[in-house]
Amino acid sequence: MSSPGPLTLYTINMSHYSEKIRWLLDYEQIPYTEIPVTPALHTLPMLAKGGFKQTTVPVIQQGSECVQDSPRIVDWLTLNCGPLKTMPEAFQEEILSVQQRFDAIGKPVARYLYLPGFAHDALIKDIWTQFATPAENLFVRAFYPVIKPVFKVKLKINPKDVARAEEKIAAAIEWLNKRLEGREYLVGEQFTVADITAASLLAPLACPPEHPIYGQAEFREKMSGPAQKWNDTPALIWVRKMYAQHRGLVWKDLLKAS
Ligand SMILES: N[C@@H](CCC(=O)N[C@@H](CS)C(=O)NCC(=O)O)C(=O)O
Repeated sequence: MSSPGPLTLYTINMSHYSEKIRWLLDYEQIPYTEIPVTPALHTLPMLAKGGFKQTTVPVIQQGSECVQDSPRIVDWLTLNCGPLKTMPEAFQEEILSVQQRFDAIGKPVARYLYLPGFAHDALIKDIWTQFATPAENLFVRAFYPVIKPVFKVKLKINPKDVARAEEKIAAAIEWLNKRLEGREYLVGEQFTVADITAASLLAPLACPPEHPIYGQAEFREKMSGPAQKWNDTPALIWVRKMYAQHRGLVWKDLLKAS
């Protein structure tokens, strides 16, 4: 690693973009400390750290340097922690193009999950407060009736936008079904950032058991229920295979500590 100092990764537990970077760091065995932030309370700290007029996670920090936005983090890791096994130089352009394709369906996937999910407030509150301090827990639960409608507007969780999201997801799954014909990995013959991106962004629909949230029966039933229609597609079967072969249990250390 050329830049000195430990890495910190800021995440939200349910965030699939966070899972993308967490998976990359785990797979590359790059040491880091994960700080799971609590939804709603993440906004100002991430806005300040990102310096990008965005409030999103993941954000990675080393010393005073912060990088927000998962493709930018991938670029930063390639430059500062490379060479990465998952970013072979000969395939870099193709990997980045597949990354872009699947990054683009992250929001539609979130929209698609929250529409049914918001009929189950108790589950959402439990997920949002999983890593909260006692004070954060009280705050989120007390202000949930205000946070929920704001969140719904911000993420466009309404029937019209969810219908569009469904079309985009269906197109991405169809593309992946075709891409996987006769091949194991999306680019070249090895596991790359392209596979990590596609598998992590689709993981909330595929519900791999290695993920402590997406793998729960309650999540599958109440949030990703409508996605079960794609359950047996080559695309989602492949996502579960990538988790089984290249991921292992997510948050082994974090869950031990909490
Ligand atoms: N383009 C960003 C998207 C990240 C994103 O949308 N993250 C969501 C969680 S999955 C988030 O932070 N939402 C809360 C917010 O926008 O404040 C990336 O690739 O990192």
